[in-house]
Amino acid sequence: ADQYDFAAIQEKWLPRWDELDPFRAGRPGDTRPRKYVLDMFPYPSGDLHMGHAEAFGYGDTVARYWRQQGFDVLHPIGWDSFGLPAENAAIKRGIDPKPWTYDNIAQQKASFRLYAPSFDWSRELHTSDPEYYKWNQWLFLKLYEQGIAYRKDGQVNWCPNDQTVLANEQVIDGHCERCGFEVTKKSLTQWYFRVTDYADRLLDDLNQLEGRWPSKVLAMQRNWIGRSTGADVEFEIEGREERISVFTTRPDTLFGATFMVVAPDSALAAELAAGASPEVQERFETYLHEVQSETEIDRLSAERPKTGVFLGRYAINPVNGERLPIWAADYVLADYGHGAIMAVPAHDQRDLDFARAFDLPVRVVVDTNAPITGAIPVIPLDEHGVPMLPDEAPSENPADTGEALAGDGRMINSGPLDGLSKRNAIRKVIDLLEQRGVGRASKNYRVRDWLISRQRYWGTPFPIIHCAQCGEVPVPEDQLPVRLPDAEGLDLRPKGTSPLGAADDWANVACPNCGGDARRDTDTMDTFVDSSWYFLRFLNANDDDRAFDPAEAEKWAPVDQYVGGVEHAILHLLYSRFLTKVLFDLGYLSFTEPFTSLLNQGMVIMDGSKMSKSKGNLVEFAGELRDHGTDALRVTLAFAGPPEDDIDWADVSPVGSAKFLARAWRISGEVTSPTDVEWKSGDRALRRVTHRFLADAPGLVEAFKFNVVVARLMELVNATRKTIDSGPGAGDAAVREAAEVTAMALNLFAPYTAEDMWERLGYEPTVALVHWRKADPSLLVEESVTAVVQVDGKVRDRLEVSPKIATDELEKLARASAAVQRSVGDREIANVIVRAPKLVNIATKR
Ligand code: ANZ
Ligand code: ZN
Repeated sequence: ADQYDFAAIQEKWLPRWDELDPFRAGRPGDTRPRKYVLDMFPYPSGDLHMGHAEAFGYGDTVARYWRQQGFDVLHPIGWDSFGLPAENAAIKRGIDPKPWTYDNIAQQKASFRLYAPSFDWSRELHTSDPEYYKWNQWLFLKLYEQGIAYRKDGQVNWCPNDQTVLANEQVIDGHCERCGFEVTKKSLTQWYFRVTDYADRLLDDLNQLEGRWPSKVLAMQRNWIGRSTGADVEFEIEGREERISVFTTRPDTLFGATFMVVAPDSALAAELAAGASPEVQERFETYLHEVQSETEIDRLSAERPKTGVFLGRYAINPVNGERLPIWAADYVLADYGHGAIMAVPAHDQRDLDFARAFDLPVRVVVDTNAPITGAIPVIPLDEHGVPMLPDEAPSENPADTGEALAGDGRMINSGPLDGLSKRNAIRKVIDLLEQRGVGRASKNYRVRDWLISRQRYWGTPFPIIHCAQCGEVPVPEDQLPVRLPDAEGLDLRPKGTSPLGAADDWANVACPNCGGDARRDTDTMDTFVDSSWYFLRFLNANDDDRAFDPAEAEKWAPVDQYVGGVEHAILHLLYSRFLTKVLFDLGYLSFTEPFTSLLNQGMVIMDGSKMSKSKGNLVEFAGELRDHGTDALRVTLAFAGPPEDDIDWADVSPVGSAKFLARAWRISGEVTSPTDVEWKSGDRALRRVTHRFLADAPGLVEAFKFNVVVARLMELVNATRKTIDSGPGAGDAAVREAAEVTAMALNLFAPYTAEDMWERLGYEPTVALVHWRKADPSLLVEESVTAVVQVDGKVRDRLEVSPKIATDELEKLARASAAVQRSVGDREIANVIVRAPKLVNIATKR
């Protein structure tokens, strides 16, 4: 009759929890210390999937844990509800993205309700609500005032067939992902955020996150920001007034430069070609056309054969006056450094490949075989112990080997630099360039400014009005939000200009400045803008007067624990970090990093294949939830392994989890002792297991070893069962204690079962707000037994030892005993018999 029925338990507790509303954070007068636990909010595309179940399960374990530790925990939920998934679905079905989006939100909400994360629902937000995106617009205006938001011409990927802008990811081998047409570049005027101004801080502040964020994510951020240090060097160009600059990380190799390369798609290349012969111009144009269909990945690939065009022009090397031919080649990018390089083929592989393809000279200026003073070379020894000295021959010629000499060594063929190490040569040549006013030390970043304009409908309109008289005019703050017009009557299909451009009634407005005819900016914002600050909006999600309250931010932020997928390791985290620093500079925040600790969950896979959209969600969340219930699903995910590892659904067992939960739950019904029973009277062996668990579980949760916590909990349940069946029985106080601790711990993974157990044990809901108990230290010390030591049949000493002590260990202790030694005196020991852990018998020769 006492059957564990997960569906009945779920149905029973859901309405009771609704009534209790136990997870509302920041109630007036609450003086507990605070924690902010956040999961990356979901896109409302379809129902929740297993990835959500996993991430939100882990995040909820952490939130519930901190509550048990006495914290007021903010654990909010919202939806990242603008963006392409909704728009594409809407286009495909010929419907409005809005109802589609809000229907999906409703569905995900229903699933979340059943899955029971301990959310504070009073702070629910949707980025597609005007109440939210109003503050995107406000934020944009703040950045605009600071000059951090600005407009410039940019090159975008353009499919002439689909008439649409494509993201880099949508360009496959130079062709449109959808129609296969060759992609070209198009110049569009777009909005940017000046992320590059923050590059140094974005990089340096990562040091604060060391050990708190996965090292892989830190490495990805560092690599994405990609700071290079080196020098700008200026070259004169024959027949041109102004010098041109190049960025190099190896100014020490300046004497080894044998040609120059400019990016074909740069203004400089066009200008240089225009000054050359018609024949050169024509070759250049043809080449440029080819290059425009290439992606950056193609261009930087080391595998592709090098291509390029000689521009018929020459530069002058500032240190030795040599004439260097100038080429245009696609391996140099227009928007990195200055879009032009000095080529040093002996020491740079790409330059060498190019030089060998076009028969250009190669000059070695670093002898990479020459030892560097200061570094003590490790010289291997041969079998006779004789040092195996390196060949004295100078470095091989890269022109013959095809291998550039990238290593350190001593400068040669470099005039005043000869004999110097790389480091010293860099310092010296920069001094030299600075003295002559033709160069200086400089830094470069791989990260670019953040392009935030999208020519799409389902996003935040820019709060900018373009006036022929006044130029860009910000929409006055009291006129925000600029509401998105209805989709009805608009063609949402991508065509390179925003669908909003056709909403004339909406777009044509009077200039706020001069009152003349003007037009709204018709682009919408990248949805990464929405998600870059949503963690602040949760602090006062319902406040219509401000984006967020700095006083609340002071209380709750930064986020103590952030949980989400590694697919956001770069952009989302970088943009949030950027915006946090901007808001810090503006005086709204007192911290500079938004997420103190980060947990990336692994992926749920099926027989080794990823659960991607394209393959369909192989392990369907809704189905698993229906079959096994919330608790079994959550326990399965927690038990599957370290959270950052991928979970192969073929290797896990929700059925096994359900059995475990049933075992635990049944115990709560067998307990017969009253709630006020004296713990101390309970079975000591079981109490020791219980208290060991109480002592260890918190550290394990904080180290995200959820699987170990579940394993230990299974041990506890087994030990309890043993005490009931073959020990002192269900009435023993230790059984009640163990069952109560089991319920408290299950609250971390299986909230329904935990709550029901708690009730069966005689308590009011909710177990989620019960404080974790302190382990009794006297139950944690390892139990000891008394070993008797006899000498010639007489007891001479008693030793307190571990019950698990090894025979030889016990013998050693016995021989070391002062009493034993006194008794043995100078007699010889004839025989020792050890019966660990209880007895040592020493016989002496008499
Ligand atoms: C001469 C040289 C000699 C270089 C040498 C390297 C090794 P990172 O580390 O990525 O910053 N470079 C500069 N601007 C470029 C552009 N727009 N497109 C492609 N390559 C560019 O790389 C900096 C190095 O990449 C620079 O240093 C330059 O080549 C090249 F033995 O200058 B180097
Ligand atoms: Zn105007």
